[in-house]
Amino acid sequence: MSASGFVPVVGRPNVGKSTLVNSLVGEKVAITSARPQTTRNTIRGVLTTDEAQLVFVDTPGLHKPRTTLGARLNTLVDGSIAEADAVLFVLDATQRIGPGDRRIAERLLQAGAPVVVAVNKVDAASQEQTIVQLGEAGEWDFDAYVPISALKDDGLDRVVRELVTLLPDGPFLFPPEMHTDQPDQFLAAELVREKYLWRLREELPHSVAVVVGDIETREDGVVVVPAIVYVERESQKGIVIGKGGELAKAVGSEARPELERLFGAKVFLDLRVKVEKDWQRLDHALDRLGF
Ligand SMILES: Nc1nc2c(ncn2[C@@H]2O[C@H](COP(=O)(O)OP(=O)(O)OP(=O)(O)O)[C@@H](O)[C@H]2O)c(=O)[nH]1
Ligand SMILES: [Mg+2]
Repeated sequence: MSASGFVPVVGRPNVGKSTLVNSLVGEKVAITSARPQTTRNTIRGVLTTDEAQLVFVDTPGLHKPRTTLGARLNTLVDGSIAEADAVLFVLDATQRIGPGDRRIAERLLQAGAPVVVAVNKVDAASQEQTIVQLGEAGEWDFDAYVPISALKDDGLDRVVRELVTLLPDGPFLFPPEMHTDQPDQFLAAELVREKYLWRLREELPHSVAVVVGDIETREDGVVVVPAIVYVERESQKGIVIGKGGELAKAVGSEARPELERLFGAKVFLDLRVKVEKDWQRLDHALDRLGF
């Protein structure tokens, strides 16, 4: 008999959820960045072992919403918690537990699914920081506590072992060779957005959304990826394009190798920038952009 189930990965923004899902699955299924609120969708990453299949659901960081987008993202996370067979709750060892973490812990206690707590970034924390955090989080009395480094792939075996003991018996939900169920169009758009996240400053990263249209293979075998980069204001357009198109070019050349790996072919990235006024705050714009 095998165990299987859905395991949402939840926590505050920037604690390392997406990095962790990528390390667990052994493939880049989710983009990551040093900016909080990188993830904007629930992203499934599948890990199949001899005895179990874990369907991790990377989620947007739970936060106090300031925009309609933020509110929608929190609702999305609540939905994944409601469907969880077990939850992986991620904390950042380099920062003290705060009200944001406590609110999430309370939600999880109410939801009632089993919870494994991963105290992440121990590679960057002092031993004392890690111990203090394990002690404080221990008061919630969840099912297991594991200090880890998602970046250095440290402690992840134990996370998997603990989760497997909590999952119900059941058949595999996905073919064992499958790592994610995301369409190529979405993955491609995320890769482009990731490069912008690393390069833009202050609030601008939040203003960027990327939508990829129909992907086609030309007769010469080159895959054409048409990407539209949406910003919120006319004044942001110039920044995203850069002087003489410099930033768009840099983003393009950083994204291209990853796109080529994704499609297994040469890629032509056709990048265009458009303004969708205040899209983060407007329901109809969010609908159109696929949130
Ligand atoms: N030192 C260290 N840094 C880490 C570790 N895991 C993640 N990070 C860094 O933390 C930052 C945030 O990582 P993400 O994986 O994007 O975090 P997230 O929780 O998915 O963030 P949101 O999607 O915004 O909620 C990035 O700069 C990562 O490189 C770790 O184990 N050690
Ligand atoms: Mg993320």
